[in-house]
Amino acid sequence: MNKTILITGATSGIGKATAEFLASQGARLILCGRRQERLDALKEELPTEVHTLNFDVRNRAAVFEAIDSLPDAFTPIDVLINNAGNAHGLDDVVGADLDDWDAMIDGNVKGVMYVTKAILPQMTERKKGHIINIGSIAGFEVYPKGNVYCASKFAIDAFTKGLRIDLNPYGIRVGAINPGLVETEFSEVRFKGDEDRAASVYSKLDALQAEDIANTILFMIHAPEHVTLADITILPTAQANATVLNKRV
Ligand code: NDP
Ligand code: 8X3
Repeated sequence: MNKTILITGATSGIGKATAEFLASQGARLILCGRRQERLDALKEELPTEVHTLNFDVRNRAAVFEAIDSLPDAFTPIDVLINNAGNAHGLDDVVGADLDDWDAMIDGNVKGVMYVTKAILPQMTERKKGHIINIGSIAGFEVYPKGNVYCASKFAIDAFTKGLRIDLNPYGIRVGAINPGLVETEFSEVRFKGDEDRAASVYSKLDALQAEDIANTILFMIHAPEHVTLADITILPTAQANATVLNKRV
């Protein structure tokens, strides 16, 4: 695949699986995250050209510095995959920690906006490009104690739709993929390293795997230029919506 693709949150889960699939198809990859050792390992093992960028998406100046630092061989970017993000805590609004709320709004919302704004000139100047945002079923339905995580993903749904409108004159494709339960490091982060609690989220059902989402992202990228996969919701078969799960007894 003769495309240069930037993936945020490539050190784990959905982002890492997507990097592996795209590398096997020969895409040039810009892999981003905060854990440099994981980025180094990916660069070493993936069978394609890889450039790594270490920055926190919450840090506006760092985002712009990182994108400005890209070598010529990795510009212009053809596809931006805004994947970095996490839930922090699962608490009602009374008991929730404001630091968790800051982390989710700053990372899941403002981070996506900063990275998009930093890369956008590479697409608007050429009137060509593709932006794929990772939303969530939590961006359509609020579940108990989901409050601010859900708000952050509702914001991604609105931002995706706004991008699609504003970038329409430029011929830039904009889409979102909105998964239900995907078994990644997501719940370990949400529950601050409590592995048993994290595992219980995915127990007694066949959760989505990161590779299921990566496959769907590839499908979106491979669609012909005149086709935009605008919004794809993808759930485990055992999940009917944000709250209804068919767990094995
Ligand atoms: P993981 O925890 O496995 O991966 C999260 C990735 O995001 C990591 O690579 C992490 O990298 C990166 N990241 C998180 N915060 C920051 C930050 N502030 N700056 C830079 N990078 C950051 O989770 P998933 O793969 O599951 O999550 C990927 C996306 O999918 C998220 O947006 C999540 O909300 C969404 N999603 C997940 C679902 C699930 O059930 N797992 C369902 C629906 C949506 P590092 O720590 O190295 O910076
Ligand atoms: C992640 C899915 O349901 O855990 O966005 O919020 S959920």
